[in-house]
Amino acid sequence: MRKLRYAVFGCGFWSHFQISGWNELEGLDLVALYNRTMSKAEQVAEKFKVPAVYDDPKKLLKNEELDFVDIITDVDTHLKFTKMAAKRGVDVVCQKPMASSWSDAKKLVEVCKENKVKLFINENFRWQAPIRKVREVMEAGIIGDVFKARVSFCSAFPVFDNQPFLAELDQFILTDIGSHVLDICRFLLGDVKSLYCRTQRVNPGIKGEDVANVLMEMKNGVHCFAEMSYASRLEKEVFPQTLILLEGSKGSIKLDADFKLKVTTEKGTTVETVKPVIYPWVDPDYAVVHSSIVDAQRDILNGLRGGKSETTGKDNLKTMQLVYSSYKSAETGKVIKY
Ligand code: 89Y
Repeated sequence: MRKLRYAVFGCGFWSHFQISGWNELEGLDLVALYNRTMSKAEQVAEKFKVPAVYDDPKKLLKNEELDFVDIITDVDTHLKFTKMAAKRGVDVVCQKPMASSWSDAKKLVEVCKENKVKLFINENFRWQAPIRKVREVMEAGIIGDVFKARVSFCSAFPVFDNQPFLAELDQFILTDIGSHVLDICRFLLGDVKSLYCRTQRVNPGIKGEDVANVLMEMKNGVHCFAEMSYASRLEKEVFPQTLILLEGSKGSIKLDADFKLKVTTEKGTTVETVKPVIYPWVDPDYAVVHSSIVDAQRDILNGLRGGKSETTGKDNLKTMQLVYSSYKSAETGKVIKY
C-alpha cells in the first residue's frame, strides 16, 4: 500500500504526541513541519527525523507533495490553514476544537467540501479504552434502558503550565474540555434535543470560564449532565480522566477513578479495571489521553484511505454546535432547543 505523505502544522506541546501517535501506525511518511518560530520546528524535526522545516506555510504547501496535513496550531489559525490546504487539494486532519467560533467551524467544513478534500478532527477522548468499554457494556443491555447520565471532568490540574495560551482564551473550558466531554455525551447517547448551560470563572488569573455545567435532554429522552471544571480541588485528583455514570432501568455503569468500571445490577456490583495501552512516549500526566490518540488516528487513517471514520468534520460539527450553543445558553440564560 502506498505510504501517505503528510506535514504537521504547529510544533507545540501536542505535536510531540500526535507525531508519536502517527508513528505507531503503518504506511505514513512525515515529510515536513511548519511552525511560525523556525527553531521550534527544527527541534521537532531533529527529534522525529523530519527532512524539511518551514516557517512559511504557503511555501510548504507549494514545495511538498502531500496527501494530508495535520493542523496542531492554536485554534484561531485552524480555519486559515485549512483553507490553504484545501485549496491545494490536500486532505485535512485538524486538532480539536475545530474552530474558535460556530461560524468558523461551519466555514471550515464548507471549505473542505467545496474543494472536495476530506476533513477529520483529532477528537480522541471518545477513543479512550475505558470509555469505549462503557458504551460496549451499555449496548449489551445489562443495565436496561438508560434514563440518566453524568459525564464529569473536574480537576485542579495546573493545565496552564503546559498550555499557557489556554489562560488567554476568552472562551476556555467549553472549547478546550467541553469539546471532548460533549463529544463523549454524543458518542454514548446520540443527538441532543435541548440544552441549558451555566458557566463561572473561579481562577482570577485567566480570561475565560473555568467551570461549565451543561444539562441536556437527549433525543432518546435521556437526561445527561455534563460537568467540567479546572477549579475543583477534590479529595482525589484524577486528571485527565473523565468519570461517567449511566443509570438504566436494570442497573448502572460507573466509570470511576483509575479506570475502574463498576457495573451494578440486582445481582450486585462487578468491578473491572479497563486500562489504556501506555506507549513509552506518553507524558505520564496525560497517559490515557495520549494513548487514545493512536486509536483516533487509526480511525482517521482509515477515513483518509477511503474507509469510514467516526470523527469526520461533519460529525464533529455537531459537537461544536453543542459547545457554542452552551455559550449562548450561558449568556442568555435560555434553554437551547435543536
Ligand atoms: O487541551 C486539553 C486536551 O485536549 O486534553 C487535556 C488538555 O490538554 C487540557 O485541558
